[in-house]
Amino acid sequence: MQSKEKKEKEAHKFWNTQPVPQNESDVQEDGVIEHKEVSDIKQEPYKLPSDFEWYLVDINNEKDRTDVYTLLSQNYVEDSDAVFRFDYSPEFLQWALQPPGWKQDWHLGVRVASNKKIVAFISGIPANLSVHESKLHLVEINFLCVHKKLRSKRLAPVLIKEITRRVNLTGIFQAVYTAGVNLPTPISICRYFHRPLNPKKLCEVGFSQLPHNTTMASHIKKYKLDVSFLNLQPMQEGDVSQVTALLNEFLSQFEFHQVFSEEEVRHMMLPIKDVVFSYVAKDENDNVTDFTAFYSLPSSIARNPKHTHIHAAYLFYYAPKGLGKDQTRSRHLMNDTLILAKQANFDVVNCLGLSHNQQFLDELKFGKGDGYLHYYLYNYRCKTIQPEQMGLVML
Ligand code: NHW
Repeated sequence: MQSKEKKEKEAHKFWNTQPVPQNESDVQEDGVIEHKEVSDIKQEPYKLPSDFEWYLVDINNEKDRTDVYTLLSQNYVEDSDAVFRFDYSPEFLQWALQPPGWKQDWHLGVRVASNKKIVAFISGIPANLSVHESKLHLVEINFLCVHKKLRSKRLAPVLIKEITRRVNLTGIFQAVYTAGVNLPTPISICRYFHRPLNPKKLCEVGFSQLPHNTTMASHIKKYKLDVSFLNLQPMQEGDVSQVTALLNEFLSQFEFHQVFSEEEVRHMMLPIKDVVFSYVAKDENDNVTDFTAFYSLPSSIARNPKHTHIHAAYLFYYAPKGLGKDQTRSRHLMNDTLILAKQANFDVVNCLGLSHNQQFLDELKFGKGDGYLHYYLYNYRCKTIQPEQMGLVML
């Protein structure tokens, strides 16, 4: 074996053992990697180091919800300087973890046996994806977290193997997940973009820098939003079926996308205060013509005398009239989305450079971020998806 290849193999002691492509040349065509039956799956949980125990979180129980919230708010994803850390709210977690078909068995915690403190977590929710024309019923894995004091002890692989076992026992053998880090082997890599709404605060907290030769006044002016184009109104229960049809039609243009049932749209898209914000435009016959949604994901800020959080809205799903063929309409829809996020007091709108987002990023003054999000499939080979063919947005 060549020494470079050997190094790479050693570099991923866990992922080398998993049914994922080990590199891009491993993917000649799409398809399942390892065929398994429920009867092949062991019944007993994987062993944890002594002192620790598995714990199924009851996300509807306030104490459990607060415990998971506390773990994540103190230990979840940070930027490379450890200044900004995702601060998903307890209400957000309650919503995100319970779409139709959710299972408590897939809200998996690890506790210290002696004091019952939750020190690690991983979750799965069911979803249907369309991948290059194939339909996959799988799980979306998210919120993998190990307490900072327990890092680098190979606990993450145990969590991943145990959730895999629990998912496999229900007859599901594929998963999708995203991460900032590069693992074997991304199916797509999408860049983050940021659209300042409160440019002064973003400079004060070090999220952005005032460009050279620019005054703060002109910087603020640059990001002003005034004209709105569509009469967007909060989405309501009565819009669910039309939004489902419109959104699925829009998404079906992409090689890789989620397929939503009405029940899933009802759960994931109807507005929830301070969690998910969604709006529709309607024509004179009261038919939904456009849809847009964003979710609230603040980041806490370490060591700042003035601000504790950046209030970030993340662009979730949208579907413009004309399904993006009319680029002006897409830009108008997104312009109005920015105005609504500003009205809701967000400091910034974040999104990825996927699906049709290139249609509006420059014109609406989104800036390129430093971060990239890698998309992965577990136990399924999939030829590379270009960002503009990616139609899956995860929380
Ligand atoms: S990405 C967010 C992940 N969470 C964070 O970044 C929070 C802060 N970091 C931590 O809590 C969204 C820890 O650093 C974590 C690793 C827990 C990340 N995905 O225990 P060890 C998600 O939640 C590999 C996958 O010593 P640690 C998606 C790493 O490459 N693997 O590390 C989650 C190494 O393996 P290798 C990751 O730092 C998807 C091994 O972990 C990873 O104490 C999960 C080291 O383990 C990541 N983000 O804990 C996969 N980060 O082979 C689901 C590191 O390289 C798969 N690693 O030696 C599908 C399962 C379901 C299938 C069903 C059919």
